[in-house]
Amino acid sequence: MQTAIPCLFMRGGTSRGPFFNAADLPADIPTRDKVLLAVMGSPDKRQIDGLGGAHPLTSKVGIVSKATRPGVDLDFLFAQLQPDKDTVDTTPNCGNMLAAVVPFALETGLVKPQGATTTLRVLTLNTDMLCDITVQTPDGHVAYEGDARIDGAPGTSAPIKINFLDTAGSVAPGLLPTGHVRDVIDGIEVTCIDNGMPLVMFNAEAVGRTGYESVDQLNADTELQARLERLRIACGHAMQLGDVTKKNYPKMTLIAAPRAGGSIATRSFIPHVCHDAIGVLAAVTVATACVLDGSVTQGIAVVPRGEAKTISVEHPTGEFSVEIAVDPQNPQTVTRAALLRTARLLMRGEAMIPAAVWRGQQTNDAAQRRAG
Ligand code: NQM
Repeated sequence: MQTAIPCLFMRGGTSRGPFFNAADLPADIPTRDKVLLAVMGSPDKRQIDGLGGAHPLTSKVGIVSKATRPGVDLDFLFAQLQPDKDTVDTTPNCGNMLAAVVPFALETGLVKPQGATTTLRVLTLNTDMLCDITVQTPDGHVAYEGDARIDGAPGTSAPIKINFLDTAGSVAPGLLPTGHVRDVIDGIEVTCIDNGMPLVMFNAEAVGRTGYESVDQLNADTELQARLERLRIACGHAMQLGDVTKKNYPKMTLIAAPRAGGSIATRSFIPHVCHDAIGVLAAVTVATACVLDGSVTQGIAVVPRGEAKTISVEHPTGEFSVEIAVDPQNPQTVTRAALLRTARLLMRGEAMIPAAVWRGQQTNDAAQRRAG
């Protein structure tokens, strides 16, 4: 007998993966991680025995529960798996999977719709990050169809607005964890920054590239990848992240002048594969660097004037707009970051776990939900 765990399979932004109610997973973390590896079919390059899509962006899991902290509606724990590794990393954030959290909670009855739109406060447990998420709920149901377009996902969908409340220093100690807005590390001028995602940003020319290469070119460029990994490990120490050899961060971000009317061009390694677009919090962090005096974006980025601005981050499949507001008294402090995502429920059902991995007791809750 396999153990059946209720599961919704969802796209969140430009990522995709199974979502679970935390109460349906083993409470013990090593057992939970074994279960998640079995769900996704990792480690295996093709993830043939699981639901993973053989890429880091489709090797993600969302775990949702009702919040315990006053003033917060939902808790979200994100788990990053890898196709060919046996790791379950819950240290970094994922702003893409985050976009599917409120739809999941509404679909599974964890929360009730509020009217034509529903706004809930979500705590991402990975880094203790708060945000307000607004989804369309006409007629008491989540709307997935609409006119909102995000580059990196086909077609259009109903908009999901995410308003981040506190992102600085998500995993690293502070926005600028080296203490400087710009450093020279391993011979390269870099900005090491974390406004939701730890990033190392540098001019693509500093590593002999243009920053406009295709994802396929960059994923085939083993010489560049070796150079980036050496730099990443050195920057990990400088950012007080310790030995990052086995960690999914910092992400390495090549930058160049915009060439499609945006603010800056990017190629983002997450951290060993080049992203087809850019992560949500990676885009927030790039946008933040664009408004910091002295960062490596200076002389490259085209930044609008004013306290509130929209920074358009160009990436391999389009652009990602981030609304950024800075403190007028201290323009080096970002007070708000907001952006648009979409999500879609792709499938509902049960993830089946081999008995050799976990002989789960179905909770009464799960059994009742299955019974309808
Ligand atoms: O930066 C990819 C993604 C992400 C993470 C990654 C993300 C974020 O595109 O908030 O969304 O950086 O591994 O899903």
